[in-house]
Amino acid sequence: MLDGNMEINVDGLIGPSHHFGGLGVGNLASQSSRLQSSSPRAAALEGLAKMELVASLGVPQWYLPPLPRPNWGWLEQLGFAGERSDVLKRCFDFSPVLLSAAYSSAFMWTANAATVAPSSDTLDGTLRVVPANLCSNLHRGQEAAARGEQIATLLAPVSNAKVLPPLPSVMALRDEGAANHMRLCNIDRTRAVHVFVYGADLGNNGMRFIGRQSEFASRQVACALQLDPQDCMFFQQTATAINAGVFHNDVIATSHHNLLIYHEDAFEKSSSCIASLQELFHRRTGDDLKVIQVLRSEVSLQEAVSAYLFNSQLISNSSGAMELICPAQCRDATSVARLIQSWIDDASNPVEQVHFMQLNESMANGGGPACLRLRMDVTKSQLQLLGTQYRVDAVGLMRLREAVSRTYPERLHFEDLARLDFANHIEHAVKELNSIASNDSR
Ligand code: SUG
Repeated sequence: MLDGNMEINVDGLIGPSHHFGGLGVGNLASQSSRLQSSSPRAAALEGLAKMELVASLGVPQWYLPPLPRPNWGWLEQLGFAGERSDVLKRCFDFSPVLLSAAYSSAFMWTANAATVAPSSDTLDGTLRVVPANLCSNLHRGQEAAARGEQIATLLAPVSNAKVLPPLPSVMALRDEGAANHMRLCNIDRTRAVHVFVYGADLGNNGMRFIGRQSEFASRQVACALQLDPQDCMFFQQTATAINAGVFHNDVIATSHHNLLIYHEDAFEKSSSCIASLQELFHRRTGDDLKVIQVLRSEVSLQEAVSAYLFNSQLISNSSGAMELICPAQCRDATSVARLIQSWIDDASNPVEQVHFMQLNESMANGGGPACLRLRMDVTKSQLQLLGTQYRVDAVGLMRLREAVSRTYPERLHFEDLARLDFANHIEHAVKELNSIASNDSR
């Protein structure tokens, strides 16, 4: 007998070396912020404020601490060995891009960390996680193994959870995790349909940027998750969307529960895909899928990409009502703000409340509210088993805020990355933030 699922959120704590390297493939915000100075402290505090809001609305919230940076082992693999001050200098002189990648805080966007299927959905009844290999970006491939280990630590007390290896790191299997996956489900969240979204290869259909998720990867992730093939659908992103800066599906579509919101330009063969999805959803769950299609006459692709409407985080509050956590940029974009207000005013629309969050540092790198969190559906008994040391509650938040305010750089200029004292500062801050969970005796 299934005991019902509930959604938990796992956010990546933004790291002390958060900066603007211009490294995100097909990511217009990342490219236009390139080499500007950043504020790691403000970035992390913004991320914590979002976690606090989500937890206060009734969604159990966890965090993953930052990964060690600079990644000395990765630099060594690239041929930069020896005295650390010399390594930094040589790498910076040889290729600032490589040094930026070695310092990357892109692990903060945990929507890219993995794809998850709850135990209710898998053929062997285990909660399954496939960490994403992230191999289409120079700076992100290094996250895969370390994030996989952190997720495994988080889920270690849950005996029927399996964290699998990422898919092999080759371009044909490039995988960017939950940002390209939507799980639509019935009211108690135990019957679901999975939609995997992929992009085309460079050179196909006049692509300006490579689709960061391959179809091959989407299909293999579904297979590794042991989902019933009959519960899965595979949608292709349009070249128009990818060329306009839609580097992940969560930049142009979002879902929660039995609600799907997507832009008219999101998918190839959109009408037939959505019709088949509605039919499958009904057959699988007995419920009707609620679909909101946003027309380009309401919000253009360009506005969708700059305000990040679709990267808003949809959650159910403790009374079960849906709330939308939007980037503050959605309030400033007239057409987007008008559309959101029309949803709130419409009694038949399940979204009842909106919150505008300032996440400017993450947004300037192409990461909105939904990018910063990985959703997992767990049963009530699995929830009881999860450890509390990474739980975001009042005590945890106070400790994290204190450590971030004390140890994170207030400002980071790109040239700082080449200095040994700066690298030491970052390493120290990462250690401090990691020690909070390990020293937690609650
Ligand atoms: O992979 N930006 C990230 C943003 C990821 C957003 N995630 C989701 N949409 N789910 C990326 O492009 C920029 C890093 C830099 O330029 O320094 C970056 O990696």
